[in-house]
Amino acid sequence: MAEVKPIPKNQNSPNFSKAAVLEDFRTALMSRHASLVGRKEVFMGKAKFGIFGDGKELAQLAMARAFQIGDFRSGYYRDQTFMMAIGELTVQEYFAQLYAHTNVNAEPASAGRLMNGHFATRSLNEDGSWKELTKMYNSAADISPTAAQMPKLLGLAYASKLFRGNKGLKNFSDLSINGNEVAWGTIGNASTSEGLFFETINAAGVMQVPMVISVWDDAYGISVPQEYHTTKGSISEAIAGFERTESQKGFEIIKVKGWDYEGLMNAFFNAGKIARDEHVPVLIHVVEMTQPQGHSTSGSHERYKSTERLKWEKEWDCISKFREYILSSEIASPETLDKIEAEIKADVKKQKETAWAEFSKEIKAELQEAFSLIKKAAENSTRKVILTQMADELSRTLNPIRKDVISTVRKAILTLRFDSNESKIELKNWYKAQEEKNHDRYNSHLYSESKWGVLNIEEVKPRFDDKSILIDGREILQKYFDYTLENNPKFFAFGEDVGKIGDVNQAFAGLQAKYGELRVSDTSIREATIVGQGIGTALRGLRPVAEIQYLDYLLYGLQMLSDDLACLQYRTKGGQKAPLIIRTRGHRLEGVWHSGSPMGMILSSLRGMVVCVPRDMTQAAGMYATLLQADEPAIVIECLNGYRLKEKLPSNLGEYTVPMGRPDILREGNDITVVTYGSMCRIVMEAAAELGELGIEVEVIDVQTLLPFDVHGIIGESIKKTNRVIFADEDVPGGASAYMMQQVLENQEVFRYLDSEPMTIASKPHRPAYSSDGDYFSKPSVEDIVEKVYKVMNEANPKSFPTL
Ligand SMILES: Cc1ncc(C[n+]2csc(CCOP(=O)(O)OP(=O)(O)O)c2C)c(N)n1
Ligand SMILES: [Mg+2]
Repeated sequence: MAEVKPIPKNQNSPNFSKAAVLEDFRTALMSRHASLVGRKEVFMGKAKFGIFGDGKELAQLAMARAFQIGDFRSGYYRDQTFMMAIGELTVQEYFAQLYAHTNVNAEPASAGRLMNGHFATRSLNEDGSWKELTKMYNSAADISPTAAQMPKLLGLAYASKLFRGNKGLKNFSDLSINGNEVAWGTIGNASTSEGLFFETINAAGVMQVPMVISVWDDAYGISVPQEYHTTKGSISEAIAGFERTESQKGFEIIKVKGWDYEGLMNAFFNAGKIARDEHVPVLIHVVEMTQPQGHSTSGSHERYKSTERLKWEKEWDCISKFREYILSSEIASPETLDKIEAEIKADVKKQKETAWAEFSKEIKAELQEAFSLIKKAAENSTRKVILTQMADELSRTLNPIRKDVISTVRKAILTLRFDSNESKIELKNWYKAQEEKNHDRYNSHLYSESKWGVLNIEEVKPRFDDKSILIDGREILQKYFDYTLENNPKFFAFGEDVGKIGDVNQAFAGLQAKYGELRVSDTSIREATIVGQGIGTALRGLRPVAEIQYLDYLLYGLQMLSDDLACLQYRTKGGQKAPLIIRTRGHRLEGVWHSGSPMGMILSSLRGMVVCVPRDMTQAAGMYATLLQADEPAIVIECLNGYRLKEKLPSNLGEYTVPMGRPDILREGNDITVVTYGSMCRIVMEAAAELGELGIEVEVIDVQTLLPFDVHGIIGESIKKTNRVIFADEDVPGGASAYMMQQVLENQEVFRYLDSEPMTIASKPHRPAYSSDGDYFSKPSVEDIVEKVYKVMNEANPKSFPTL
């Protein structure tokens, strides 16, 4: 990683010194040449795809000058110049990412997991602990969906507001210095059409957070010109109503040209100052930007830009204009600038070559080893000719990739199936060792690998005694949150109706009055940015609980959870974490949008998150306690119909934990195992009681968490005893019930213990109809379960259990 460039704090004006301007000129050229060379590398077949930051250099230099230590960026794939200017991206690292170099030291942003142009700094030490974020430049980890960098930007900015306003956070100087940090966002002009952009703008205007959003406006979104994107053809004009006035809070809006060095420096300097000092959001609309090489390596812009436009772009290229500016201000002579350019060009070439050499070195070594081992195995094999041919073909591969090596080795092992000798074993052992290395390269860090992973959190059992009273489920949660607000200054909660009334089911009742508006807060109705607010604040070391009012409305926020949060640790290979907890409620209540249980959807889209499905509020409180000790993102789905049911109050509320990935056996039985979770636990228990009267002893298991899933094989052990199993839930058929079945049958090797066909029970495939009758005819009922279990027993033993 390049050395951090010291930018003096408390400047009163932008730095127009000769040295600073020439340094900027060098960075601009370095970035531009990297773009030009990058495109060629793709066309030479050395990289798969390229998207570059050419045409956007000057504005990013200005942003870098205003960006201070401790600040955060959340931007998109054009920001290479900015990353280079703050010293967080070398040209060599830039090319390492283009080639997909899996070594984290060579490519610190994503260890080769993301295509080029996806930037990130590493907030975590190798053991997963936080670095001192206030002593470094920070960039949140980029993602590809356009505008999806916006929601977390809101959270990154909101964290400063919390650090400034919340007294309990004053001592965390490694995370913030009095909330002085600004969150800087960047977005393309066309991407401002996305709802995520507008939702973020509105929320930032309402909340008055220190955020500077820059729109890089090059008048195109791939081939589509501006007139199709934005009302009035200008985002700053379209959102003029958000602008602050003498009497009303809002945004500061600044418009500036992308080739105007002085204008840009002033604009970004002022924006930074306003955001930092006043905690007012700023939008900078940077117009007249260009794309010298078109959108990406996927096509050429000559296909859709007019000759006039192409001519204009050449003429108004920001680096040409910068050069003119330097010459007319007599900062340097043409000869000096030419000399700088020649030096930069040579340096870019050298760094590119080093990146390629480093990247290919590892693979070439692997290829050589594989080649020798296959050759050796061939010598002793009856299939010598074909194996020799394989090895020779491998050695002739031009620009080999790892897949070439590994797929040849696997084919060779298959070819050697009738052989048994030392050299075959050697080849197999080599392959096994590579498998481990490749797992680390391509598959690690989906979940936390630190000591704070959920599976490492110690279990503390809840304590009950004779004096334990029965109270409403929602009161258990309320007492738990009260305890946690008191004891954990980093913990705070927010969402629709969470503040003043303490959420629609009153689990936070009275807690805003007790702990203040920054600990328990209302938000407007905006699920995507509620999630973003959570991600951004968690990225800055806080412990948010973001509430989605009903599980059915999670869909608005699901994209952010899937695209950003769930894959964060994976896509940075453990470089960043955001241990956000989503709190929501679902399953049974009323009708199409208040009784959803789309668990299959959640399980498929949120790998990388912990998915908790507590059966009651005592379990829920224990799960929150576990999660707050861990460093993983999670979703907790409380039972919508459980808040008014009576539960026993544990005496160690706030301290007891519920282990993740460990099912609870709710009722023991020898005849059949029924696996379920959430609201269905009560229904299955009722059915089990009825079945008991029919002489069928059901073992009822609550999985408790769907991700992780039964890590100790408790369900498998039960099946070994009962030899029959049904997986029951209230998702659609083939949803989470099918997932549970797959997890148990494939991972716990119980198939041979089964005496009956394994079954699932689920809801009807449509959404549930309204009212109690709608629920009865849409969701699994006690009778449905009794009948299905009975049918399994009838098939097994029709004498004892005659056909109904
Ligand atoms: C949600 C989503 N839709 C579509 C795409 C494909 N895509 C990638 S870049 C792009 C155009 C973006 O244009 P703009 O925001 O103006 O940024 P520019 O590339 O011009 O800097 C599109 C449509 C995407 N990445 N994400
Ligand atoms: Mg554009």
